[in-house]
Amino acid sequence: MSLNRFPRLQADDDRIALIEGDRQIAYGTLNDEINRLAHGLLGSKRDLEEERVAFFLPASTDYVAVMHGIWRAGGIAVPLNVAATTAELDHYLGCAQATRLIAHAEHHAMLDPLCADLGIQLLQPSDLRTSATGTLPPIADDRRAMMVFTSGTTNKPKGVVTTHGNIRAQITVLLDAWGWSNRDRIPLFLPLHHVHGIINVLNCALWAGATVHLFRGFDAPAITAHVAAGDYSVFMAVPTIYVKLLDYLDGLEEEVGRAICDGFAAMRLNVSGSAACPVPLFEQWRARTGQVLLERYGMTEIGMALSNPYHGERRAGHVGQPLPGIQVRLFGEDHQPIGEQGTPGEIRVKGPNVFREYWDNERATRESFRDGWFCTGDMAVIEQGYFRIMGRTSIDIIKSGGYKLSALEIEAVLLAHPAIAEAAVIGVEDETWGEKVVAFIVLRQGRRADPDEIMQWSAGPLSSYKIPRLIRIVDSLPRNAMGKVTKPDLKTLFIAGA
Ligand code: MLC
Ligand code: AMP
Repeated sequence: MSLNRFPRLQADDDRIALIEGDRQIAYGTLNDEINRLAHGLLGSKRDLEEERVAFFLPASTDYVAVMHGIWRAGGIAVPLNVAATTAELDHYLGCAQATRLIAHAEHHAMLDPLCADLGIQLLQPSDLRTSATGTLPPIADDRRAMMVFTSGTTNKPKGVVTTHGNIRAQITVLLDAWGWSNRDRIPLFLPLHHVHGIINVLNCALWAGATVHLFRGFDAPAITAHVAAGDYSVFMAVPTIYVKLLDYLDGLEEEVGRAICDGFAAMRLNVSGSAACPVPLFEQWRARTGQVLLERYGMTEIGMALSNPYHGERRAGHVGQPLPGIQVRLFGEDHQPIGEQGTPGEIRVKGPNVFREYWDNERATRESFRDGWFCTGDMAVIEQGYFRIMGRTSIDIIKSGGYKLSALEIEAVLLAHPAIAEAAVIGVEDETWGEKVVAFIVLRQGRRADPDEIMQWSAGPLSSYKIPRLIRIVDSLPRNAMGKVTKPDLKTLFIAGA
């Protein structure tokens, strides 16, 4: 069964699929909307044949109808970051070779010049809502379904392409492992251009027939009011959000805070992932709400691979074991599998969940696989049967608030500033964000610029979460004999300076 048939997305089903503001959208209505969108996209075609249809839509019924409409019509869904800058969108759209972009009217003025430049047709969801009915194309499991952009060790984000079969595998493994049912209710406040929000929350819930409460972002007062009212059974977030929730609770009157904690306590599951959940955070959440966070490990290219058990011991600081049907092994620097527990190695993954390719980038695809295993670039160790993540093989990848950022992408942008001669970006530990972005900068001779001005300037080309939170202007950068910047030295320099 491909993604054009989620088991619960059926005509005349009146259970609630989505809550958007004051509106409740039943599965039957959503199914109708999806079909209309699919036919609108198809027009006179019988199959979109993997046309890349991009969409720039906030968490909304339109977002869901467009994503599923593209799937049913045989296209590749390209969800875009609604907080992206024009320069970033230009890269995503160009790289994906998108032919159509769907966005609400209020964003057309901003997107129009870009689309004109790239020869992309700009549409609104309402332009595509036809009343047409008829047959939709049969879609084989190995057809490409989605492209999500991910940062990495190159200076431009790559498009990760997953097939209908990949996405189905990523969803169904979690349905069983985490006990999803159609009685579940979950808030969705994570961004919808990454797998945490797209797969783990939105599409797992829709596959299960559960109800998704849509938010346009993380709004602690609004979300916790619903938690206190007992409106949710499952909660999924990145560690930064649990930190922010604890801070928020600290500022509330005792009775209000207690009602929220009781709301969390009554849920059947709280999940943390996308970045390491520090042990003190795990303990604080348990002490405050009674919930033992279920920490899991995943990646855009693979969905989820490791998870603490739903039933059984959830161990702080660990990400559990491989999910059923997914092979996870640690490999040494010699590329041999590590046999012994307690020896660190790189996590490599095989299974139906593993993506098909980086779009239009055969070399990157080839280099990320070895003997059929996808090489994650994350290091781990197995301790008494539980995987523990130890860090990454590349210092150029930063995780801030659950977002994966490329130091090289940020450096390339900084180097375009007229006063900057050299730039080196690192991630440094931070209690709230996990890591925060710090830039070391050497100015051109005779040029002046201060950190605040550079940060403000960076907001032009970079999404706000990529902007360095701290900029240090230095006379020179530490380099090795080959002339390469030694980033571990920069980290030491930063810690010494702090
Ligand atoms: C926001 N800010 C950040 C940031 N997010 N700074 C660093 N890192 C981040 N991640 C900054 C803004 O620029 C702004 O700065 C200030 O914080 C407030 O912005 P905000 O938008 O109001 O913040 P908030 O809504 O609280 O956002 C924080 C957040 C968000 C944690 C909710 O970052 C988020 O949604 N993160 C989740 C990302 C995610 O889904 N990752 C999954 C990837 S998939 P200023 O200076 O303007 O005030 C994956 C695989 C897997 O990893 O395993 O799941
Ligand atoms: P992304 O490429 O945005 O999908 O981010 C995937 C990366 O997030 C992984 O390669 C890990 O580095 C990190 N990650 C995800 N879950 C965890 C976790 N539970 N603990 C530590 N790191 C994690």
